[in-house]
Amino acid sequence: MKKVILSVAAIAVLGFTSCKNETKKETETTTTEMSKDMAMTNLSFGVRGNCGMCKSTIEKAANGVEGVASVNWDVDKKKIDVSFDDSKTDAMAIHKAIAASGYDTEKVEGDEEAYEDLPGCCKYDHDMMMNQSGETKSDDHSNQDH
Ligand SMILES: [Cu+2]
Repeated sequence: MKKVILSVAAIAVLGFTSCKNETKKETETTTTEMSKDMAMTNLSFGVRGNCGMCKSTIEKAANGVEGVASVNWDVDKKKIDVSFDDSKTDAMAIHKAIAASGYDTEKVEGDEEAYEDLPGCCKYDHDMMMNQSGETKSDDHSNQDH
């Protein structure tokens, strides 16, 4: 599991080389492995995005929902893992929060104005596959200019 986290972090760092601004916000999101204390609901769903900056925007949006305990968006799988307290929020609220930040989820389309405000390297392809299983590797990073 540590390896996965490390490689996600490495990918995030790679992403930053093309997205120069906003490098700092990244750190808080890479360690999200403890969620046993309360009755947490674990949820995974697809979210489109390109790079490490997308990751921080998406995770920040999801973290902003009350009751969300941890989030981790996977840049390769285009998938987010969220654990949250379902007495405080629900899946749709999380979908909507992410969509409001400009990103498409499986259930809610990203807000267009927010999308327009994203840095160029984050303007992901709306036809991108998402929530891919671990085996199928997407060839992102290269051909997703819109
Ligand atoms: Cu991005």
